Parts: sequence; C-alpha cells; structure tokens
Amino acid sequence: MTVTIGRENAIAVVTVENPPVNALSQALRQALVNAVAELDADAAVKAVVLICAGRTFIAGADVSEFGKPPQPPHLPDVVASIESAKKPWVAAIHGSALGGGLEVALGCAWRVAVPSASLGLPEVKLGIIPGAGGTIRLPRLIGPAAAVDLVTSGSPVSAKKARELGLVDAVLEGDLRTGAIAFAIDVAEKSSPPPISDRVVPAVEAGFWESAEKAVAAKAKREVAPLRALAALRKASETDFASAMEFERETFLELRGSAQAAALRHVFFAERAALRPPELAGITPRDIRSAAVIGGGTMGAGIVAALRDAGLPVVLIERDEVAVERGLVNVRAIFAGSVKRGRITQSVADERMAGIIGGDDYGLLGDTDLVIEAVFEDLAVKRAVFETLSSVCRADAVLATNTSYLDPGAISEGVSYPERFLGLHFFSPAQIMKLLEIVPAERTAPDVLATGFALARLLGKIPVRAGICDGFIGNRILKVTRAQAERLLLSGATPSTVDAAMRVFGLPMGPFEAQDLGGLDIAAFQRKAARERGETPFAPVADRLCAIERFGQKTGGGWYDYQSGDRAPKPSETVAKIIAEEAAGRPQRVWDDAAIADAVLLSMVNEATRILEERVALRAADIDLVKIHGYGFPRWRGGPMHYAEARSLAEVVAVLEGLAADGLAEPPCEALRRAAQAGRFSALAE
Ligand code: T1G
Repeated sequence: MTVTIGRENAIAVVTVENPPVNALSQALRQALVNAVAELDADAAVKAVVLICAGRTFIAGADVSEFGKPPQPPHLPDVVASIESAKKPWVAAIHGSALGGGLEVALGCAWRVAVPSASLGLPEVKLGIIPGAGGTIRLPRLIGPAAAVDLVTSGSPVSAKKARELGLVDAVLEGDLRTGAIAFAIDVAEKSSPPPISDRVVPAVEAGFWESAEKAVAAKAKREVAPLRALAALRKASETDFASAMEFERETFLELRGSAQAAALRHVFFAERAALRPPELAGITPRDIRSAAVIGGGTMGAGIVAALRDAGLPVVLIERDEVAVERGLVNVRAIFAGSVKRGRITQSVADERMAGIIGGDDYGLLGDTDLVIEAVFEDLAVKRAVFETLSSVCRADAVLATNTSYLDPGAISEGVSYPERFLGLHFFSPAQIMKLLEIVPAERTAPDVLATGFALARLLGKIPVRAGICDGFIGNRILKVTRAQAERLLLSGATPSTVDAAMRVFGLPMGPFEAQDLGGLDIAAFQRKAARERGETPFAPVADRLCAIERFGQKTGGGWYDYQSGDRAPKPSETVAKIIAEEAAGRPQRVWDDAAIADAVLLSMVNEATRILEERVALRAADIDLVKIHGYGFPRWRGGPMHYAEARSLAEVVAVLEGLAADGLAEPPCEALRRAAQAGRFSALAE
C-alpha cells in the first residue's frame, strides 16, 4: 500500500495504490490523514486531487478487516479530516467508487469522474449500512429520495446518472489525471461549496418515509440491513449531523457483528474465490472465440442467449430445418422478453439474433472453439451427437454436455480426443441463472477444465467444479431434500406446513410448491432410472401422485390443486387422503416451523457433507454457492454449510441424532461427526 503526493504547480496530487481494489485498509486510512496534515501545512498548495492507481478508485473499506476489532484512524475521522482540510480536495474517480470509497469522495469538496465510472454504497449487500457518513452526507448532496434508492438497494449508478443526481460535479472525457488537475486549478480560484456536513437535507413530502419503508421492506424481505439503512437516512434528515453520525456508526458496528453480515461476507469472498479455484492456478484455458449449441429447446435456447449476451458468435444446430426454426423462435422470445423488461433495447436484441446461425448441418462446426450439447436427456441420443461432433470438430475444440443427471463419462465414451470433453451444467433459465456446475470427466485435461471456468467468467456465471455422481452437487442434495420433506408428511406435517416453514426460513418457495412448478414427472423419470440401477429412492406419495398423473401446475394438480388460470396452490383432499394412507401406523407429531426447517435443512447438510467427503465438491463454500445460485437458498443465510457451521456442527449432529432416533431423518454421517469434532467442514480436507 502506498500513498504518494505529487505536485503540479499549486495542485497536489495524492495517488493511492493498494491493489487489487484500493480498499481502505488501516494503513491507507492513516496515510490519508497524514496527507491532509502535510498538505494543509504546505502554503504553496492551493488544491488537492485524490486519484487512485490501478483499475479502480477506492472500492470501499477493507472487508477482510471486518472480522477484527476496528483500528484507528476510523473512517468517519478520515472523511472528516478531508472535509475540514484547508485546501479543497477533488476526488478523481475511475472504476468503482463504492462504500467507504464514495464516503471519502463525499468528504472531498468536489468529485469528478470518467464516463465509465460507477458510484455506489453497496453496504446493504454485505448486511451492513454505510459507516462513515454515507447515510448523512448523501441525502444532503443528492436529496433523500435518490439517497434512499442508492443506499437501500446497494446498486451503483453510472457517472452519467451521478452527474444528473449532482453526486459528481463533472464527467471528464480523456485522461482523468490531466482533467482533474485542470478542474482543481479552476476551483482553487473559486470559493469552495459549503462542506456537505453543514448542508441541510431537503424536505420531503408527508408520508415519504412511511411509503419508503413499505417499499424497502417489500424488497428486503428478511434481510435486515436495508431497513436499518433507511432508518439512518431518516435520522439524518430529522436530526443534526453529529447525532445522525452517532446513530449511523452505532447501527454500522452492530450490523457488522451480525449473523447476516457474516453470512453475506462469506458469500462475497466465496463468489470471488470460485472464479479462480487454486487447483487451476497457472493453467491457461483454451481460447473461446466462437461457440455452438446442439438443441434449441428451453435449455439450448437459454444457453445460446447467454453466449450471445457475452458477445460470442453462435451456431445453433438442430436435427432438421423445422426444429432449427423452432429453436430460433425460442431464442428470439428470450430476447423479446429482455426488451419487454427493459433490460436491453430492440436494436441490441436484433444484434444478438444477428450473431446466431441456425442449421442442421454439423459441417458448420468445423472451426468452432466450443460446442455445448443440450439435447434430450437420453444416453444414446447424446452419444450420437458426440460421435458426429468427433468427426467434424477440430481436435482442440472443447466439447461439453449440459446433462443434469446422466454420467458425463458414459456420454463421452467414443469421443475422439476425450481430454477435450467436460460437463457444463447450466440451470434454467440458462441466460439468467448464475450457477454453472463444471463437471470434469475422467480424462478431461486441466486446460479444458480451466476453459470451463474461463467461460463462466465470460458469461458472468458462478462456476463450481462438481464431481460425477447422480445429480452432481445440486440435484443430489435436492433429491435428499425432497425425500426428507416427504418423510415429514408421513409423520404429521402437510405440504402447506412444510412449504410455509421453508419460506419462513427464507427460501422463495417450499419443496412441494417448487415441484408443482417444475413438474413431478421429471423427478419420477429419475426415480425410474434409479430403480433400474437397483436404488430405492424414497417417494411413496410422489409415486402415487404421478401414477394418477398429478404432475403439478401443468396438470392442474400435484401436491396442491390449482384452478385453471390461477397458479395459487390450494390444499388437496386427494393428496391428504394419499398421505393419510401412506402414514397409517406411523407415529405422528405436531411440527412447528423451526422443527420442520431443522429436519429438512440439516438433512441437506448431512448429504452435503457426504458430497464433501467424497470430494464431489472440493469446498463447503462451493456447496453454499450451488444452493444460493442454483436453488434459491437465501444469500443472507450464507448457504447451508455456512449456516450449519455458524450454528455449531455439534448441535447439528445432536438434532439429526434426535430425529434419526425417531425414524424421522437419516442419522448424521461419519464425515459430519468428524467435522463436528473440529467444529468446521474444512477439517475434512485435512
Ligand atoms: N475489501 C477487501 N477486498 C476486496 C474488496 C473490499 N472492499 N473488494 C474487492 N476485494 C478483493 C476481492 O476479494 C478480490 O480478491 C479482488 O479484490 C478483486 O475483486 C465504512 C464498511 C470493486 C466492483 O462492497 O464490488 O465500505 O479474489 O474479483 O470483478 O461504509 O470487487 O483477487 O483475492 O470482485 O473487478 C463496500 C466490493 C465495502 C465493494 C471490483 N464495498 N467489491 O470487481 O474484482 S463496505 C464493496 C466489489 C464499506 C463503509 C463500509 C468488486 C469491485 P481476490 P473482484 P472485480
């Protein structure tokens, strides 16, 4: 970490360099305070430019310091020292001015930015609120309404939007340093605007805060920080600066130590670590400049859209012209939906479609770098596709299957140059879901595996390496979750009480509602395959529902009944009768939300620990990312493994033992007992 002070005549240039993102470590905070003192004492200096080296302006406080006691100088004091400096400071922003970085900029008398810069206070995404005056200075500068949007959403704004809001004083084209110095020379002659802390918050109309509270609560659901941030913003507009600072700081320090903040920090670092797994360090991926997708159904079309969103030219192959046209219609519908939701413009949608060639001639793939197969989930059908690909593609082209349940190793039998083959398991809708399970086969080369991770970075996905087993990481845990949920039905719970309990825990929907949405026939198909392999999947009620073709919303009934045109689930007498018959003679109990959540979640953790033990997943954090980005597990819980560790693994083992003793869950597996002794899952890898 360095802070250097340069001089351009009467303008001092303070350059911060603390790679990778100029985070406000203790050393940097101290250096900034020192710089203020040094430059205040230098009469020759008329104004100061604060600029950062590297790819971004200050991206916030150093999140890695959060687990430790805060060290002085504390950021509010750093910002106050810049704000009360004798010379006007100009923050010169490029990259991302986020969190404490924007708060430092709000301490400066002026802010200028390059057009590509983004500015924001994302603290709520880390389960905290701004802690260095952001909730007090921002509404004073840009007004309460804009400040509420920025702070409670945590979403950054562009330089252009920041200029419109008055958050920056100028958007500078060309070299930032040169432009900022020229700006500083200009303002050095002028009287500086009053420090933001001395300004008042513009008044709001009656009811503003009440309606803001409703809107924020609706979006935040169970996340605590957005409403606490709103309370701090309101405090800032209703009291003096010092009281508001005190309130903000107290809230910040309290939330910083909270379980939600710990969980969101865990996910923050897990997501970043997932992009560059240590086991692939130093391995150069193959270039991906062109791609192709075999199969234009729901998954294939979504994958094509994701590849086009990343700017890759794509060939869509289908078995005949009619199917090709159907595939292109599916892709066009995806982009039309994005235009309708205002995500892209019509001209962008047209440009996306223009980059797709549809055809039934595999000969089109002679020079394609990456081919992803997304055809019907049938081994023979998939093998036939790869046989053809083996004969038409370059030897170094990467060949991938999007299978979600079949064994990639079995699919790859007969593929020439098998080292170029791997599984790339996208989640539906593939153009939106962030998770990508990357499944190496036995002979997959390291650079091909690295290519899978590079593709994920290109597509903005969260990659997780998954070993080969039935369902890889995510669907394997899903199978156990569903079986466990069904086990509760035979001991007194109902689909409604189980689903309600899981929603209370924080999931967007319960296991039974989710099955009705996706269709019960998909899992029935897998159970049939499992039974043919000699396994005994537990789904006594689901089997009977499928036998009477209750496949969910699409058949007007599954675990619930549905009126036509209405997706609201209604408890079903038919289902209740089947459950009662299957539960006959079994002990019944009264289940409350917490007990149901325990029975379902801790069984999930038990199976996930087996997956870790078998190295189907290499890190507990990877399993957390799979559940959060593929199955809607609440981010603010940190994922099932973080949740279990934070709760104590010894307690998890004890609860599972209790449930198992009553025949209501599988007993804790050996690996979970071992992890519980160490109090952490990482002990399993030692
Ligand atoms: N602290 C520590 N490390 C950080 C960091 C931070 N704030 N931000 C990023 N890193 C690390 C990251 O872990 C990764 O490490 C490397 O930098 C590159 O990150 C008082 C208290 C800035 C938009 O929430 O959003 O200020 O994996 O891969 O894609 O009110 O990082 O290489 O070892 O993400 O180019 C508020 C968080 C903090 C911003 C760059 N700030 N960072 O994205 O790179 S709270 C944030 C980001 C706060 C005050 C409060 C992004 C980025 P490694 P990367 P990127």
